[in-house]
Amino acid sequence: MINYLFDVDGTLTPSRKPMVLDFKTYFKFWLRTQQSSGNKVYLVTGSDKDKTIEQVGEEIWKTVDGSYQNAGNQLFVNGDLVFESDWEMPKDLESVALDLIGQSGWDGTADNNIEKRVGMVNISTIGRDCTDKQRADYYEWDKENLERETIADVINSNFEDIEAVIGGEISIDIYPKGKDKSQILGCLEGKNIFFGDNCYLGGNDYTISEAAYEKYHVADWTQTRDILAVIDKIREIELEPVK
Ligand code: M1P
Repeated sequence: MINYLFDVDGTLTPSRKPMVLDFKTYFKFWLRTQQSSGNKVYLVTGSDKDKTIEQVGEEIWKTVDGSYQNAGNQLFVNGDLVFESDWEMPKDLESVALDLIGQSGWDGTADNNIEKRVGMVNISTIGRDCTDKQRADYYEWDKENLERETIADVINSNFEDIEAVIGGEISIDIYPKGKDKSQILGCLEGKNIFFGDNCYLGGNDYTISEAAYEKYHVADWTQTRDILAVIDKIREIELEPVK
């Protein structure tokens, strides 16, 4: 049995946007085909339930075998909450995060610099309420200036029980050590195949992609779509009777 595990932002959808309609239709078909072959399909995102539903739609969210939200710190199956972490951001961590945000040249652009999620926290110097244009500008600027890498390093060297990693395009995901996306692998039986766009060292998909049986490090959702089409083709060939 194979477990297909998908990150959402940048892997199934453009960052923070809904799935593109054609791909959504195809993915629903692909998902049901895999399930009828005895395989399982899961979402494994850093995001919360509401944003995931907004992006992939309620049908996919409920049809997958499970949706791991907030880096595996909360699980929904068929729309029902199965478990969630009760971790909360320690006060000393929050005050260091606020200092680091205040020191950034991007502070003041938009609100929502510290987003407390279930079992984790997501911080961004630019602020999560930024416009799409500001998001794109920050992402390019950060590639040159490595602000998020520097902030993650400061947090990691000051808090031994905490892990800070680069989130999607504008933020840093923070959780207790080990409570990253890789924590879900211990709950699954079978071969785990992971699709993610942040599988590089220091990215929020790194640990799970390294621990999975196989990984696809995609540049964006179009690559995911193309890989799924190849997987389909291989399956068709395997099912064809040998002449
Ligand atoms: O809002 C959901 C996403 O938030 C972060 O990404 P970004 O920096 O692009 O906003 C990350 O936590 C990502 O994992 C998550 O899906």
